This record gives sequence, structure tokens and C-alpha cells, in this order.
Amino acid sequence: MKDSNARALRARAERVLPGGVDSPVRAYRAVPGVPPHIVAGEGSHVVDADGNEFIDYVLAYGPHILGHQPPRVVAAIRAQLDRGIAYGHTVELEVDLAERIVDAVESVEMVRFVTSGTEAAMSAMRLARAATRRDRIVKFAGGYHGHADAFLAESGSGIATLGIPGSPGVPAAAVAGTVVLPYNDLEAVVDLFEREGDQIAAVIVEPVAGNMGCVPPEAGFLDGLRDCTSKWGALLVFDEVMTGFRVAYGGAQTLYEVRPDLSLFGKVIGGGLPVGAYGGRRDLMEQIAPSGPVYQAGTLSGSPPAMAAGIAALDVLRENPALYDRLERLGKRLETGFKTVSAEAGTACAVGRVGSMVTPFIGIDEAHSFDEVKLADRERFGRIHAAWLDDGVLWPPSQFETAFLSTTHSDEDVDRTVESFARSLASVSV
Ligand code: KE4
Repeated sequence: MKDSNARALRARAERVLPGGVDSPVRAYRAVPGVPPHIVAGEGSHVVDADGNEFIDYVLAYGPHILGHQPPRVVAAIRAQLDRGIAYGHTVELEVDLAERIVDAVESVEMVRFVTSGTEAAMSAMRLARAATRRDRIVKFAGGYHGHADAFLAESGSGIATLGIPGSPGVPAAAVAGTVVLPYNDLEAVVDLFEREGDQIAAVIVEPVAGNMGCVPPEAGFLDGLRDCTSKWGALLVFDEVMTGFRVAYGGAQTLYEVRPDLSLFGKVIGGGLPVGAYGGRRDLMEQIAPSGPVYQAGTLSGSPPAMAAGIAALDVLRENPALYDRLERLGKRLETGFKTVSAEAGTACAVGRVGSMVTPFIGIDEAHSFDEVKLADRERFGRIHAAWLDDGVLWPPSQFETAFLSTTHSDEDVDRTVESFARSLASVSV
């Protein structure tokens, strides 16, 4: 694969951007190969400066559910830019998008827009602590809620332990109140609540885990979290930054019929422009400044072009519910393809999938928790990833990242991806 321009960009970038990137996963440190120098996208494909074309399963890590350059989204952004970029005053677009989210997600009565999922998560946790007057928060190993200090806790030894800093610069005090439990382990949650439920402000969970690769919730897990938090007066926070408006128009909470107290959104609701949001029960959200004492602010929160993009994206999805059937059909085709060719190759391959979120875990049969997926063969995944690149398939450069399909992906895209996967399995030694 020609990559001289990609190498040249990386060399320049590494001189002025840490690791040559503005977000670590883009550095391709977990896989061989050089990050392509993408220059344009259209539908399910992107092209790079070296003239390579790729079927894109990264899709900017989730926003592009309608593929690259969806006409109504691009037109909405352009129209807003012709009028203005930012005013520091509430514009109707913010209300329009908030009303769409409130209408789509039954548990959400009010919304606050911010500019990233990280901001949404940190704000929602501040609100949960203020509303419950408790400090402890519970997250799950392998769950990612952005890079605010309180969430950069790693599982300590044992099952239910107080968090230990997962990064230099995170003070122990910042994660002392963060308990990290195994995902899909309801027994561990119940046990923790029975021991210290009256100290827990909230449980935050990705209702479909996407940041350890795609790991669906086990039956009863989300319902169990709801029961536990309700019983002990803690809040249930669904991090739907990735799943919101992707796995269903009303998000994973609609799919699994579990009603959280607060929800986070991002990605799809910004149509590819920077946005995050948190929302939920009115009695909670009205505690956010200036209607209440819990402070949170943001210069470009509710950015008009981002609002316009999100409104257009949600309108296309709402007006065409069959798009979700298409995403399910394509996701099933890809999952079936991975399972069929790995079985034929005699290679273990657990496939995690919900709708258009999919991950093949190489070398393992079970993928229900972070401990299990950590057993996947990362080195072999890296070689498969490199072969995909050579075959014109752009897959997220980590075994622990979910891949995404868009409504513009085709059966041919999927079949080419599976055929490349099959060739890799055949050529990659065990
Ligand atoms: P941002 O701060 O990156 O906008 O959102 C953080 C976040 C919160 N919650 C969930 C469920 C998320 O998936 C994310 C961000 N997702 C990653 C993908 N693994 C973004 C990619 C990146 O970090 O570059």
C-alpha cells in the first residue's frame, strides 16, 4: 500500500502534536502500519493522500451513522455558516435539538449541551453527587466515559475495590471515590450496594459497552442496575455517547427498556461536529446552574453549526426508521461473515455486536467482560488490521475499539471486508 504521504504527515505531526495526534487511538500504536492521511470521505468510503480508497468502519468513532457527507447534514451546516458561527446567546437550534432528544428518549425531560462526551460525563457525575449528597461513583472495568480525572480509575486488585489512578497526573484523591466493578457482573454490584449502598451517588455504565470492543449487556444486567440504584437511592447514568441514536432512535435504553435517571449523548447528535449532552429527570437537571447551584458552563456549548448538523442527522433517522433495519441487516451480515470464516479457519472468534456496532475478538470464544476480552490475541488482530489496510478496509486500530457501520455501507462493502478477513486468517499463522 502506498503510504509516503501518510509517513510524511506523521513525521510533521509528531513534531508539533504529542504522538502526532489529537487523540491517542489515532496513533495506531496498537497495530502495525502508518495511520492513513485521510483527505476526503463520501458515504461509506474515504480516500487518503496516497490515492488509497478505504471502506470506513471508523466513521470518526461513531458520529457518521449516515456515512460521510450526508447531503442534509452538509447542507444544514453550510446554511448555518452562511448566517453565523457563534453568538454567545441561546439560538433556536439548541432548543430544536433538545426538543428532538426529549421527544425521542422517554427518560430525558431536560438536556444541557456541552462540546464533548467527556464534558457530559463529568457534568453528570457532579450533578449526581450534588443531588444525592454522596461522593462514591461506580463504573465498570473496560467502560470509558471520557478522560475526566474521576473516570481514569483502574480496577485495583480484587473485584470491588476503590479506584487507583489510571494515568499520571490523576491524584489518588480524584479516584478515591470511584469503585470499578466487572461489566456484566450484577452479583458484584449487589454485593457492593449491600456493603456501602448509602454512600453511592451513581452507577455510570455504557448500556452496550463499546470501549473494550463491543460487549453487549447480559440479560438482566441493566435491569439489575436499575433495581439496585433505585433501592439504595443512587442514580443510574447511561452513557449513550456511542449508543445514543445509533442502536435505536431512542438509544440503548429504548432497546433494553430500562429507564436511567441521567443519560449522556454525543457523536451522532452532532453529525460529526463537536458536541456532547447530558439530560434526564427534570428535578435533577433543574439543579444545574443557573436554575440551580450545580455549576457547569461552556463557551461554545450548543454551537449553532453543531446543532444544525445534529438536527439534520436526527431528522433523517426519525423520518426513515427503515435505516435502523438496514443497519441491523448489515451488522448481522458482517457478524455472520466473521463467524463463518473463522470457524472454517479453525480460529476462535467471539463477535460482539449490537446493531451497527461490531467487534471480532480474535482467538477467544467468550467476550462478556473486560477480563475476558483482554485474553484476545492482540498481536494477531494487529496483523489482520494491517492486511485489511492493504485490502482497502479501514478498521479501528485496536482490538478494544468498536467498529461502526453506516446506512451507506453496502453488502459489497461487507462481503469485501469478510473476504479480506478470511484471507488474513488463512495467511496469519496461529
Ligand atoms: P469524547 O470526550 O471523546 O467526545 O467522548 C468520550 C466518550 C464518552 N463515552 C463513551 C461511551 C465514548 O465512547 C466516548 C469516546 N469514545 C472514543 C472511542 N472509543 C472516542 C475516540 C477517541 O478517544 O479518539
